[in-house]
Amino acid sequence: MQVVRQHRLAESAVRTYQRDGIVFPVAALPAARVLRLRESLEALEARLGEMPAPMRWTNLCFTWAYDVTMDPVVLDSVEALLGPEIIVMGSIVISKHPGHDAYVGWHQDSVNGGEDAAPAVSAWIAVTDSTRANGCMRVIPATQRRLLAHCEVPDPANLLRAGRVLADPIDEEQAVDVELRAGEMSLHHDLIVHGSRPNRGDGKRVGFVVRYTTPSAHSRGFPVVRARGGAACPQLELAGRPPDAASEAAFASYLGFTAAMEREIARKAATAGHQRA
Ligand SMILES: O=C(O)CCC(=O)C(=O)O
Repeated sequence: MQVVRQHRLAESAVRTYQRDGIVFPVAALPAARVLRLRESLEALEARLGEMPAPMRWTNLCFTWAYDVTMDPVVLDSVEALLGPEIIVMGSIVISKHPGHDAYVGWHQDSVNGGEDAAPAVSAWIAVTDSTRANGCMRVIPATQRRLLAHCEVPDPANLLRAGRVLADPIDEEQAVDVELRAGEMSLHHDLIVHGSRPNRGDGKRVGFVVRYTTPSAHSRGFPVVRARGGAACPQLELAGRPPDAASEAAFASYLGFTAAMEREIARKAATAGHQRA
């Protein structure tokens, strides 16, 4: 299939998103860009060790990651869904190696943001081909209407933080495989039910996922980036493009930043636990 880098989603694609909570495949990055992104991610993975946990916040620490989140073609598609005011809430790289049991349990992203959260769209950008065999994302279309109950089921193979998964079983017969070629993306609503199986293919499956929202979003305690527009958002801490540091310095700052953020998330979770108890 020839994928054309279109500069805005067609109206039919917007309607598909509104109906199903997801649209794919959408052209995102040209081949040379994907190759460079893959090289940068492999270099980072090599430093973090085999099969690292999902890598968050790379866009706040590395220029190569920041530039993907601000890619004009990606943003044009996101703008067709969210409007002209766009905030990059975060990013996460989910890498699944062949032969490992790592999977992503069924969940809705907005379980972290609540039902009153601002609209949010995730761009799942395929850094490698993502297929049924290598554990592509799977969705249950048209489940984006309401937030379902979740519970914590700790499982080291589940790549979700705290193992937060849907509390009730879902009908897997309804699941759709979101198969993508490297350089394509899917755009999913933060309430759509989704997950993925382990990688039973021959090569790695890597997705670079960018969470986009609007300036009315609540702060989650970490900096965000304004991608388009200029609406006031005093509740958000805005960050800019990371400095063009030598790779050693950028890596050190990434380790420091992610450790501080994880400590903060753990502190908040503990406080919430005390409040619930
Ligand atoms: O990459 C996957 O397998 C799942 C992705 C996911 O859960 C997400 O983007 O929210």
